[in-house]
Amino acid sequence: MKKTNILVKTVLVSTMTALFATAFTACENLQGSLSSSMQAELNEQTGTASYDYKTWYYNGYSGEDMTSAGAQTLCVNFGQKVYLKSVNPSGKFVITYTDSDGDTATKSITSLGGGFSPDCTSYYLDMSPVTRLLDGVTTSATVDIKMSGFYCAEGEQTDRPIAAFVLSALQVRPLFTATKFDFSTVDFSTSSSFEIPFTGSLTLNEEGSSVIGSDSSGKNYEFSVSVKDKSLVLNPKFSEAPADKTLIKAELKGICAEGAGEPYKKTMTLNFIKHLIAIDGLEDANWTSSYTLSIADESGDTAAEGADGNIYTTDCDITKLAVTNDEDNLYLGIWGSLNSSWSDGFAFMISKDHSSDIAYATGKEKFNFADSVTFGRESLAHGKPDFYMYHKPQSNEVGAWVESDTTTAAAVTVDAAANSSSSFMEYAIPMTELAKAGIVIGDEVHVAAIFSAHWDAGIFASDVIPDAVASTLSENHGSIVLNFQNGFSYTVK
Ligand SMILES: [Ca+2]
Ligand SMILES: [Ca+2]
Repeated sequence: MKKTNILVKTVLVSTMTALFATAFTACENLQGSLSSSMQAELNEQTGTASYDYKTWYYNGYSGEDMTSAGAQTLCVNFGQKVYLKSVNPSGKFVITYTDSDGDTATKSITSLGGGFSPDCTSYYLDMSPVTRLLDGVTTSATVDIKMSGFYCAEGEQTDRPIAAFVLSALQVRPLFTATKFDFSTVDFSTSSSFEIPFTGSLTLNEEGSSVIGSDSSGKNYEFSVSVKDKSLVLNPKFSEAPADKTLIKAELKGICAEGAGEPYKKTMTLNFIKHLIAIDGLEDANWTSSYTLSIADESGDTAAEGADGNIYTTDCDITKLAVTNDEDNLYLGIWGSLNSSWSDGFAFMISKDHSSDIAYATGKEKFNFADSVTFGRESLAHGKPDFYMYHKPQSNEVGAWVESDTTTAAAVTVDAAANSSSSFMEYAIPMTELAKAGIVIGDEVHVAAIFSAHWDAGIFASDVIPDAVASTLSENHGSIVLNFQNGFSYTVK
């Protein structure tokens, strides 16, 4: 009997296997014969995993240690309600990043986790396996993701498995540019706007539409919050400007970064200052506000080859110069690929009284760079701008003078700062010092900046802004003729 039973069972199993195989083959054939529109309809009914972005932004700034940060998620959208049969999806992250030794490293992590959106049409994939590698030295990564195990949870295709989610070369980047921002209280009112720039697009949920921050004395400041391009815009709900150097700690909430699942929260420090510009190497909003005038310079226009072929080149390329002032300082900002080495320096000149200065007005005086003292005041002994400043970023050496009469110059103290990528530098010149040169509110001045390379091959002018100031360059750019009448015009206000 036992044997018979086994035989019967075997026959039954074989028959059933054959039946399933036939059914499976028929189903496969049916799928294979579906028209593309029918397949699209089937996919729509079943749900398809998708992520529409090339980048995922984490809740940090470049250089922030994210190794123990809380869970942050990437939103995989299915377009239909879905479910998982096991607790977690199966699949893996393959992460490529630059490790702390500067070497390219690859890591494969097979544990995936996360949770469903409230309506179960999306899965919020926990990105901790990636963010744990971002230790402040490693600030970005490239990730391949494969994830499967999801089933359709509604409609005619309920319980049908959904094709694996596959994403290649996802860029992982910080969402924030900094955690401290300087805001000027010049002309402060409830209409004032203070912008916090982000690196990616975002929206705000209701929770994020206002923020209350407090200063060190516990005083509260409330702002309404909105999104403009890739920035959060804060409008004060109070009419009295915070005192100079008030630091407000504010928690930004409800930040829905493009492609992220759960919204982010981040604590920011808002530094309110009475000046238009803070000299800290960070670009203040006022560098592009209506308070500021600027002029562009061509990029790629550094020192063309001289006729004798004896030319030095650098990769320092100025692309913009900006000027503004408040009651205490006149500010200069400069942009470009401001790469310098050795004793390279930037010279800034402000001329007010150039019409009475024959040497400059006629363009006859040479500003000779072929001398080690040219960065100082000495080379300008004949025909002078009213203000002269040099800055050598490599040694952070700054010197400045104002022309107090036709023969003497007085050293003045200026404030200078460059950003970490040498693409921006800013300077403050006290109005009280400029007044010693007769430059006061209402005066029109002409401004010029020159990048001067200075190393063992020689000393030469490499890039000038505005171009028209340098009416003549010698063949190897070792000397230059300046005409301040062609300088950038700015009226002190
Ligand atoms: Ca600044
Ligand atoms: Ca240029």
